[in-house]
Amino acid sequence: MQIEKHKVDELNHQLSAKHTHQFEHIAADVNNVEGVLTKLGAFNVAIPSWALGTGGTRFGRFSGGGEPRSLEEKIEDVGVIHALNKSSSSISLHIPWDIPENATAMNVLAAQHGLHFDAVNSNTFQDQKDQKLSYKFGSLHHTDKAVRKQAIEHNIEVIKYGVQLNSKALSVWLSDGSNFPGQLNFRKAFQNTLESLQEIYEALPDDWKVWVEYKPYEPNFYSTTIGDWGQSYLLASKLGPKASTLVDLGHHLQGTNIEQIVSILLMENKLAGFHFNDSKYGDDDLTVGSINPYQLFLIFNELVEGMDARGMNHATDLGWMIDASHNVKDPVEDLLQSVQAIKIAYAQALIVDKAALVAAQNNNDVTLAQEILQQAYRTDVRPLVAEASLRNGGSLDPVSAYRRLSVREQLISERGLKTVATGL
Ligand SMILES: [Mn+2]
Repeated sequence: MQIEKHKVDELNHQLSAKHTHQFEHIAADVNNVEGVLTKLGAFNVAIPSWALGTGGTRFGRFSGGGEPRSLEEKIEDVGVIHALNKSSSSISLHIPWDIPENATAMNVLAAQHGLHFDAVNSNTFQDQKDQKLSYKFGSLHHTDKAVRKQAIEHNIEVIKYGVQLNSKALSVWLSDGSNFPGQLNFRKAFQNTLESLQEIYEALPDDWKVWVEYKPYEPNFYSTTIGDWGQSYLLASKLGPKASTLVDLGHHLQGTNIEQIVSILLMENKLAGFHFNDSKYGDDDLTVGSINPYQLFLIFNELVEGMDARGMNHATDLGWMIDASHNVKDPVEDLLQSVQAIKIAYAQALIVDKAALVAAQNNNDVTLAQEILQQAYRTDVRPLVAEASLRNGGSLDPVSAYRRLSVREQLISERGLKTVATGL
């Protein structure tokens, strides 16, 4: 299905008077409001193909109905999200969950929805049907060279699919690790991983990047071979300029200062981008901004500061992607909420009084520095986000528009109640 623009316009019209009042109120208070709106309007977050179905846990999965049954239907769903928020112009595929059998047709369909393909993700954390060798004890770090070779070839195959889709990056997350002390020689595991990644790196086209994701634990509970940003950074440094570190917000131990990691990686030009989600305990993959929106703001504050220091384009110079899985919400509503939360945090970071913050830092005026950050964080920037969406032809209030247009009901009537998307 495709959302007709006049229906979005009609709903916007009903909210117009209230929105104008709220927008004018904040616009009077914000420096360079047009500059802020331009940046917000240009900002897009990729939607992962695996997040369009209802997520499961190891205890069960409860389908919500109308789930996309094919890659074509997943593209349609991202098209719905983008039509409403005008900030989700790309889709990130996970191979082999979503193999583009006919890449030309997929490119055409995506373009019809105003979409393109973002990073492609490989998968060596599960065994696939008819797979020759098992990843039970890891993939790129495996003790057996034949297993490593199989995993390397899979990654190279993923690059080939990505090339057909005009994607420009391979995102690698490994579950490789160990469950018990003594199981693994850490040094050899790291060296095997490096050598495997070097072979994959050699297969990258000139204008491609490889993003190395890290995670401290799960599914392995004693060690993970790429367990933190230091290990990812070390690999990315040894690999070369096309390699960098991908930060997944949920892939940190509790209390980790993620914004500081972001700042240092940016300084070293080794930050690839983000997998956004939120968490309370571990890799919970909850809706972005649902648990700790202040942390999200602090991360965006470092991103804006660090990217500006390097003269980077906020919208295009890093990879922005959601990586979440949700087992009780409508996935489309959850993704709409996540993108809104990201744009709110970004808008708050854009309105930080940077000159005043630098002065406060230089004067060691700790109280004032905190006041400056919290002034921005406590500003209700939602009218700025809404105005940027409106100017791009999107909805003032995407979640409510999605409900009022009865999108899920239409998807259920088209696809059926008992459909199950591929993925987690
Ligand atoms: Mn991730």
